[in-house]
Amino acid sequence: MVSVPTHLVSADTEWSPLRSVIVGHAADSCFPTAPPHMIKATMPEEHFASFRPKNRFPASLLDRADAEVRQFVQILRDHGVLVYRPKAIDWFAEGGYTAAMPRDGLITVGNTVIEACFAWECRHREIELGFSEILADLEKDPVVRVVRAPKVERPDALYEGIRGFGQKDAVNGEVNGTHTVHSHEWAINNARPAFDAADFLRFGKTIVGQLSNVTNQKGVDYLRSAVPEGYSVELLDVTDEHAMHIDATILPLRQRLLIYNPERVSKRALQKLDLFKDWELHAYPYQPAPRENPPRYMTSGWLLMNVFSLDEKKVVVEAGDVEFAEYIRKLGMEPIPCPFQHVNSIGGSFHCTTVDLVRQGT
Ligand code: DAV
Repeated sequence: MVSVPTHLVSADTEWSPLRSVIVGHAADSCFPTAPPHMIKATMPEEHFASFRPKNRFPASLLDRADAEVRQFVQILRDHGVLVYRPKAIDWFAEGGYTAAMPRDGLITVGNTVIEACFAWECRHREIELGFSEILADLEKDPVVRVVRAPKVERPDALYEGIRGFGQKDAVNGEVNGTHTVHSHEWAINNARPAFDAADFLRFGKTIVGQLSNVTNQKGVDYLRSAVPEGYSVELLDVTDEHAMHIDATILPLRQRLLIYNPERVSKRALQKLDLFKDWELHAYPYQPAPRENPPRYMTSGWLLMNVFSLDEKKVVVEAGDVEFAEYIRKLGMEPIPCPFQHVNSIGGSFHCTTVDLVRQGT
């Protein structure tokens, strides 16, 4: 039914017909840790205290999350997609976070896979531990290039001089709700390249990204030097001081159709990029509904935009996001519902939990 891909890695967009993909695992995930000023800059205030070392997510939550992931994987396989799964890792023993969010750690550009230079130290070994066997398999194709992140000698160098860094108070003490990060002052400096892959999206030969609390200018320059010849990286001006990952800010559904989060980016900022000159750009018109159970420990309700495209029509959406599904249906899309609220709880949705490896060229 589905043609065999020519190469093991080949993807230029977020929406072309999907042929193969990595899907993460939720099992044994722990709350990530980072300096208090970073947690305050990026995580929901009511959960600050959870981001402490060796704090496991509840086992029942992770079981449910993995059941949701299995259902998602089945949807992908039913559509003829080849699915790679990472190695099971005990993140408690390793002192890390998760194998559920590989989007943050890997980006495919053409035939190249690039590993993120994570800002967060607790994630530095995530790709090595969980995903290096997959990467080694992909490299068996001589066309495929895997660019591994350089080793970080002094993780804290990224925080030196940043307001709030080195203060003992924040995460476990009283948090009064005032964030230490002010507009245009991110939680990291520019001492070394830092970027999360999820701060970037692919639009053909152009990659669109943002500076954020985990991505600095050196990280952008590093990515520019790592992408294959002919690709460029452009930056979008976002208005979100809590920025961490662009995949709940803009959502390209197909060539020339994009939904954006009006709380984080303006149409004007989008139109500053030549790429979007002939695109339909729609501000998502509704407010995401609040949710207490399961808690969104790490994200906002805008995670509803973190969907995953099977092609220019079919897109996997969270089963409870009915209003969103109806909205994109009116735009000509065919939403495929899948329950994912327990995965959402630990930090992301369908886009976060995947790394698309092969999308059929247009
Ligand atoms: O809305 O909290 C989530 C993005 C996850 N990769 C948000 C951003």
